[in-house]
Amino acid sequence: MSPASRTIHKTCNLCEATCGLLIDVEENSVTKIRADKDDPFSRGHICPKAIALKQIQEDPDRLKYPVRRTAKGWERISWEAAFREVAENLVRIQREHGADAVATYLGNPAAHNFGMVFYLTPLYRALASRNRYSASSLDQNPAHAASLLLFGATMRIPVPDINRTDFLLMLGANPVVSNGSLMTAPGFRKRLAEIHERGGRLVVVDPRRTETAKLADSHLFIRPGRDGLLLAALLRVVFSEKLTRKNHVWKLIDGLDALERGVERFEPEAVAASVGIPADQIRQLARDFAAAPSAACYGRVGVCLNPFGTLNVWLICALNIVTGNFDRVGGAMFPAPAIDLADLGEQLGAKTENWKTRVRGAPSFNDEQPSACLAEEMTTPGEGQIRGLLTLAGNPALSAPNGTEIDRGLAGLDFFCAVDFYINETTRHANVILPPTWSLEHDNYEVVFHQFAVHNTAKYSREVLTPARGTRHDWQILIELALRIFEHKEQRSMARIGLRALRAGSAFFAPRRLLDWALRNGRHGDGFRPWRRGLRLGDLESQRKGVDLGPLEPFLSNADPARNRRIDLGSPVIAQELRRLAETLTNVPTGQNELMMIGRRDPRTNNSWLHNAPLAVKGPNRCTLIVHPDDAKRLGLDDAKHVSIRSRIATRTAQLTISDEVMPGVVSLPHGWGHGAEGMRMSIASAHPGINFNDLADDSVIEAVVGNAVLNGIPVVLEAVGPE
Ligand SMILES: Nc1nc2c(c(=O)[nH]1)N[C@H]1C(S)=C(S)[C@@H](COP(=O)(O)OP(=O)(O)OC[C@H]3O[C@@H](n4cnc5c(=O)[nH]c(N)nc54)[C@H](O)[C@@H]3O)O[C@H]1N2
Ligand SMILES: Nc1nc2c(c(=O)[nH]1)N[C@H]1C(S)=C(S)[C@@H](COP(=O)(O)OP(=O)(O)OC[C@H]3O[C@@H](n4cnc5c(=O)[nH]c(N)nc54)[C@H](O)[C@@H]3O)O[C@H]1N2
Ligand code: SF4
Ligand SMILES: [Mo]
Repeated sequence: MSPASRTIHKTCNLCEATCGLLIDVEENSVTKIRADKDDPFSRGHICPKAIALKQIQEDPDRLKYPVRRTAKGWERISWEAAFREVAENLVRIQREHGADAVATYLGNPAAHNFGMVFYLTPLYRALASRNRYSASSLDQNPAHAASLLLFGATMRIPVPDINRTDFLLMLGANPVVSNGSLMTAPGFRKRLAEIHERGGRLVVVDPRRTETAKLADSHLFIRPGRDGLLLAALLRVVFSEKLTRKNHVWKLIDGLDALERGVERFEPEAVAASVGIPADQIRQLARDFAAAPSAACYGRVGVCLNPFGTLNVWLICALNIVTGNFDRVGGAMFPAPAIDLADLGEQLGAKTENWKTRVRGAPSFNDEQPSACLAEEMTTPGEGQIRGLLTLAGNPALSAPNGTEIDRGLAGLDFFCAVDFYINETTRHANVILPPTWSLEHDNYEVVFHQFAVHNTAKYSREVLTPARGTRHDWQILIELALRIFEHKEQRSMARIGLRALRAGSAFFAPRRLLDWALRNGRHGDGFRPWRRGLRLGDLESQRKGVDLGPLEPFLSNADPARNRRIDLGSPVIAQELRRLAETLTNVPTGQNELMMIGRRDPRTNNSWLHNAPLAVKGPNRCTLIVHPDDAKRLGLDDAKHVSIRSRIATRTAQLTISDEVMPGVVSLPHGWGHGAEGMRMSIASAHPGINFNDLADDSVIEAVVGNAVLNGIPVVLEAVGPE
């Protein structure tokens, strides 16, 4: 290696698996990316997407400097002009139409960026708008809601202890492809092989025989949206056959009787037709789960983007609890991260306020409105209409339901600023785009995903490449925006003073310092006591492969009163949802012109934004509709290459794949496609457009408790399309 060559330890921030990588650098460019076998968490796992870190870095379409949209196209402007224009316009709109007239939308990549996580609050404070949206209401909000109802904190989410379990029951998740979600677990395949070596089992419940289902010991097809019925029936069997098992958690439980009564009517025989699984198989599954030496039930996107999302996640937790599999080794457990966001929220006195959305009266949750309401809040005139927008690492035009209406809303805004480095389906409508540096150009600590990890570790990785002159990190953009908005509003506050100091070069509030503070203040930290040994940022910097903090441990047995909160299984919210669930018992398939469309992920994609990386589009078209052979035959699609898909709100045409990997009556289409809109600047993605799943997804249907979007189980009608 030449003197300019070096190898740097990095955590991949593309998905929740947070793999440890070794990146070789020559001068200021990446020559090689490989797995770090010594990373105590990912143990040498890597996936094909890791190479995208380099491809995005070198992507000529990636913006490095601010741009403004003009009649003649995009024009480069200075940071100073950009910040001025954004602050002036957003504050002007708020002065004219009230604070809520400017909305924010926060996308998924923000969660992988600790600088963004830390500096959102001052920006939100500066804007003081209740119109906050994020990808969370297109994703995991039901899990936060279930945790709030059961454990008193949105971030206190149990994860399956897959490293030690004897029985994993998985609903609506495909970790072989997704690499795990709300279960940070790189290398699921290997972990599954270890379950098998221990003599354990995996049962997958999914309307598609997924890559994960193919490796499972058994796979049960389920009709989309029916997991609540299945889970209630499993609980019913556990109660009626007296399969409950007590552990130390038992003394904290209230409302067990109410739960037992609540699930009474969901006998396996009563749910079987609606769920699509024979009653004897449901009964057997309950018995096997309860009899296993240890077991964990886990569900993800398939059970969350669903009309009963919160109920589903809650019932999953309840099943773990009543079978004695909660807070125990091999069951569902709380991780003990170095920075515990649930503890931190409590220490900082985080309070949320709940209200209803303006147009539809949908519930807000966690200080955010459901993203399924974003379109109508932009397009419905009246007081409080969204006229200004700030997107932060988000692409709602492809990610949120009713893409056509979102697009119309974006196009009609008075002013729109995007913090993003691509001109994509969403940001093409922006007036100003503020592009941040790319992942390889800044440091990383996965503050969110350590929270959900199946083994406790901590890892800080520094930047791999030196950012180009005059570029800015996300966190720097966020604080400058917050500061400018405070200044324009002539508002004085502690936050403004802190931001000023930070801008003036004070390292005191820099993300690294905040990270160090949070680490030292955390469970594994030194608590700022010089005589105590404990984790500090310095330790993480010197142990570049990461620090092993040990396996998951029971949490509730602790004497600490915060860990002895009561767990209420008789929640009135859940009782109401169970009554609503009972109404679906009679929803049994009849004639079958209508099919239910579900989503799918591909190993080389990442939601909507990786398709400009060559690796993501290599090979055959992935954006195809999978239809079961029986349905294809019945609908005369046997020889069709393309098929038109009609939902209640739109019709689109997709390439057809016929396969029995989906259950009859179900079709599958991936989300995140639908590129090539006029004015976007993503040449590779635009050459491989596909169609937008969410143009077909009905934004009028939402989950009842937190208003989560329903992006699975979309009723559709198919028709063959001639060869043009
Ligand atoms: N039909 C259907 N729809 C779905 C889903 C589904 O399963 N089916 N899944 C849902 C889920 S789980 C999610 S999480 C959402 C995702 O929804 P979004 O977060 O809205 O969408 P992404 O595709 O992740 O787009 C991320 C955006 O951030 C930009 N970006 C990437 N990295 C950075 C960065 O470091 N800084 C900044 N500032 N910008 C960055 C990208 O260019 C892109 O514009 O989609 C949801 N939508
Ligand atoms: N390669 C890749 N990896 C990713 C992403 C990506 O886009 N590509 N996105 C990342 C993000 S943001 C997230 S949130 C995670 C998601 O991680 P996962 O949830 O593990 O991934 P999905 O593929 O969405 O899995 C959802 C499964 O639910 C099934 N399903 C649909 N409807 C139902 C239903 O009603 N009931 C049941 N039981 N199952 C149903 C689908 O067939 C699918 O197999 O993945 C992350 N990782
Ligand atoms: S599994 Fe996720 S974190 Fe690991 S290399 Fe692939 S994209 Fe990166
Ligand atoms: Mo997600």
